Amino acid sequence: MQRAVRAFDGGKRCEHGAARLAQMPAATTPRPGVAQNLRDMLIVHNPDHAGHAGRQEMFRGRLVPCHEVPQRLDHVLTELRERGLGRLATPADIAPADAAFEALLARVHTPPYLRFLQGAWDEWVGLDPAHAALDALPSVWPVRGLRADVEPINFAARLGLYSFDAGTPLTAGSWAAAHAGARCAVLAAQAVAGGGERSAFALTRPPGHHAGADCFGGYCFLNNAALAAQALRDAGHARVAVLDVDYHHGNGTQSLFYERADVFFASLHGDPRTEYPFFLGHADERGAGAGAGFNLNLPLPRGTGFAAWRAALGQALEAIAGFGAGALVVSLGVDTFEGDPISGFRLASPDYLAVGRALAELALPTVFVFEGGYAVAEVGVNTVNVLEGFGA
Ligand code: SP5
Ligand code: ZN
Repeated sequence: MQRAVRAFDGGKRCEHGAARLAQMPAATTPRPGVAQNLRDMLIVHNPDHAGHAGRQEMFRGRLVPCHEVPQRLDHVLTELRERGLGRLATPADIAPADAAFEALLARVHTPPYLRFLQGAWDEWVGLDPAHAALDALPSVWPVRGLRADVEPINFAARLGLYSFDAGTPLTAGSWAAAHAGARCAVLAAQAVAGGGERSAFALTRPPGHHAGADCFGGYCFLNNAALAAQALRDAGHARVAVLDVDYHHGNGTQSLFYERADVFFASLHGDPRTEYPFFLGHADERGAGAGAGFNLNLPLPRGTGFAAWRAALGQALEAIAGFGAGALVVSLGVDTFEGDPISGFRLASPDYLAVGRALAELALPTVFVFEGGYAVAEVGVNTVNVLEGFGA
């Protein structure tokens, strides 16, 4: 597939909130060999993200304040603005909501799961108006030996059927935020697939890589990275790679593509024997059926620093190049940071510039999708360092 690159044009950058993609100058004539500058990177951000604001998650017998807070995304936007980087657009700036997006959503996730998520908040408040002031948090699950094939009527039971942890509160604006966020990812992918953009960043929350076909968990509801990968496939890229650099294994993304040969999944993450999500992400998970050989897990021990992490990244990049990927999705979590409150790697802020440079060496059309990162004040610097390293 022809890769279109565009020359840097500082005039195309818009101020936050004022971006109107339709009003932007048309793409300049591709000039092969001239790399598009980050200053020009399309940032599709989610104006509805703050409606998803969980109060508490379960931790060691207590409800503790949520780590995945709206301020995370605001810090990234602020950092982009301060460095004068990125061309900001919201989904509404790019395209009206359409049936094709809903159809894509229903191919990645199951229709019963989507129906449940969409109606869950109203059901929750319908049980008792006082619930409007509380988060819905699951507490019962159909584990081994119990039946997951019969959808219960009871709301708490269905909340458990469609989830896998008690750390992912569902709130009044969760569905709207997740839905708009998924659109950010798909629109970013389509902008890159069309050749108009060398790269784009879907800046959204809630994150997505833990969400499976029919389950939420790990602060995730809809799998934004998987949707982006599928959108790239649908746009004609025969082979797409997803590289997950979040601290936690992307169990949802792995599961969605585990038996497919057209989407390669590679992940660097904390060893699941000690780190969340615990029940997937081991090195011996290499894909199954037609997907055998197209899944690469590189678990690393808690405490891993940049040198060892960077070596593993090199291994993943080599595998992706060997796979012959025509496009790349990066699940970009920065909870690998040494100051992250819930994670255990030791990357320092300047290391993220090197991460971006390493990703750029693949020279692939690239869609970045925002995932984790909970050292809230540093999330902006670390995330934008990756983008700057990629574009510089
Ligand atoms: C997208 C993503 O990064 N999801 C991560 C989900 C992790 N959930 C479990 C975390 C448990 C951490 N509790 C630590 C409390 C420290 N006071
Ligand atoms: Zn994470």
